Amino acid sequence: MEPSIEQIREDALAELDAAADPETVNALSIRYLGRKGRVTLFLRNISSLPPEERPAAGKKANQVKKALEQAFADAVEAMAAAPSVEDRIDVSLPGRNPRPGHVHPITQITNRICEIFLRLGFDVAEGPEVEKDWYNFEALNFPKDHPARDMQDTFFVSEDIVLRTHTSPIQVRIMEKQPPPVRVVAPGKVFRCDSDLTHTPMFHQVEGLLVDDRITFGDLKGVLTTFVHEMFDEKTSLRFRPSFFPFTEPSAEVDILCVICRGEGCRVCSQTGWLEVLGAGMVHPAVFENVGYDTERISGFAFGMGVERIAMLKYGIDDIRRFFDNDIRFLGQF
Ligand code: 2NL
Repeated sequence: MEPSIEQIREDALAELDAAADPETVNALSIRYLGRKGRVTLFLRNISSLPPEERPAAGKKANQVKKALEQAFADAVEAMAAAPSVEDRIDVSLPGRNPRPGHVHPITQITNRICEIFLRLGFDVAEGPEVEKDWYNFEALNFPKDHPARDMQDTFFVSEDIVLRTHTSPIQVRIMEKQPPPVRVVAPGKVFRCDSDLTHTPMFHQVEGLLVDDRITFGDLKGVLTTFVHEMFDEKTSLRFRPSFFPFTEPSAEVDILCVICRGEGCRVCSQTGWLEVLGAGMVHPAVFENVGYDTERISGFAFGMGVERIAMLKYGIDDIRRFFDNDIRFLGQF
């Protein structure tokens, strides 16, 4: 059956809708309204219809012809009025280069710390940021009523699940899985319910653990001294002060000579000449028992440091929040 005049009209308007330039519209006009166009042929065929149908069909076809003529003319006019690509875009302007991204300063310092320990024979290990109470507290000899286990200090997911408050759980998981010797550093994000000039609720830590026969506090001092000399310089001396952690005995706070004033006393070191940068100690026997190690045969040391603190001292930054404001005018400097 021949297509109806309505069908021809619909086809024409659909094609016109898709046309993007005057040339296409002109070609359409020829295919519908030209000498052998679909509308023209339809009009010519009206004479073969039964006489009583001819007037209505002729009237309808002429209406469609007029409507299409108007639609094609309107389309060409609208296209002529629209500005060309050349008018809208200055193609002679130099192109805009994409800004290359780079590694976040905290990641750079984390990588540098790990690299120093890799050269000393340590492996690098990671672990989950959402931890069981066992790995974050219980296995590390935290008493049930320790203040760090309070809602005020720790983000709880449920009674038994926390956002890890340090990266020690990574090392507990390793000791559970493999016998000594263990030499590992554990970098990663940690979370504590705390926020001011020197604390953000998320920050970064690198912890280290070495377990083997006859490991002593002297080994700990040697490793940390080498680390500080590599991270800062050989003139940066260390000071070990007695301290307390539930998971080490004995424990120490490790200070370095102030990298700003070199011991003279300044604002950064609160006039003491020293900066606290590490916590460390000999692994508590209770921790070894919790992971099934024989405390009669092995010993070990562990330490932990805050990456933001090291980065702030290395780069002379006084507000920890700059690292996480995501302002590329700041981050782009490193
Ligand atoms: C600090 C103190 C420290 C540890 C972390 C540790 C891990 C295991 C066993 C025993 Cl699996 N200890 N880690 C030990 C002493 C101190 O971190 O001030 N961190 C920022």
